[in-house]
Amino acid sequence: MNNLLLEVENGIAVLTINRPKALNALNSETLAELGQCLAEVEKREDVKVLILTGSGEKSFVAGADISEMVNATPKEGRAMGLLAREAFGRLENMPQVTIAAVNGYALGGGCEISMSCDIRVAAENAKFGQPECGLGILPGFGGTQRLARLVGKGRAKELIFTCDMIDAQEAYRIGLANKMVPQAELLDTCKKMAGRVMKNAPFAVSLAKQAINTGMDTDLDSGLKLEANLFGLAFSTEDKKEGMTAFLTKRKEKHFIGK
Ligand code: DAK
Repeated sequence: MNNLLLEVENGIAVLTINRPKALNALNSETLAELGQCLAEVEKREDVKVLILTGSGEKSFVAGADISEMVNATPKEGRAMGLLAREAFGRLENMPQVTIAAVNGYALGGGCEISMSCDIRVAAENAKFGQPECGLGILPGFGGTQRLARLVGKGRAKELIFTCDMIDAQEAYRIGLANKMVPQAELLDTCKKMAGRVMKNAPFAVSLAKQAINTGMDTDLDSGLKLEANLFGLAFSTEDKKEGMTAFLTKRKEKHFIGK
């Protein structure tokens, strides 16, 4: 991989987009590598949580690579879109929990990739924005859909139509960022959050993720039916026996096996 770094330790994968000279902008090669890397990670049973971040202290991801897009033909644009769809789709729906550690600029495709993660933790220097309309395009990696779902239609329209950049505090205020922390504490905060997730039954967590993701894109009744089905599935697991037995016997230690 030329543009990504992957480290796995104690159940946590830290995936770093590593193109610091271009503020970690996403070119086609990086998007293709992301798709391939996530396809590998989602199969790994030793990975329970994935943290996605950018290299350096200035930028998470400064968007799609404008130098690659400037002369791209519609055919090339479409190819890039397909690569992104594969990568972002995997990120959004992989069974593991994903946390974006937003360590600086999260603009355009950078904001969009953070929104494909389950949770966003922002460093105090983080800046979010969708500057596409200023480039003569519109958000195309899911921004019009995911931003509106996260912060509401009115705020999403304001951000997309004005191309305003907002700081971490504002992103936290409107619910785009789950948390805001000093940059020096960013990875540690994400790892501690991952640790709290990993104390729980991993299969149950992945079912809950599926219920939320699918349910948010459907009507309430269908979402509740889906929840009931997945709830039933959880009752077939060893982990359900383990979690409930530990409670009833007042045992603190739980040994979840992921099935
Ligand atoms: N692409 C390419 N290079 C970039 C870049 C980007 N997005 N962002 C920064 N760089 C490069 C700069 O060109 C510069 O390179 P050198 O000149 O040193 O060679 C280097 O990174 C440092 O950047 P600056 O010198 O500009 O640094 P500053 O601190 O002055 O400014 C900044 C930082 C983040 C405010 C500024 O770099 C900036 O505004 N960057 C562009 C942000 C942006 O507009 N991003 C959105 C891109 S549009 C698609 C769907 C979706 C999309 C594309 C296709 N399809 C379905 C096909 C998504 C589009 C987008 O994301």
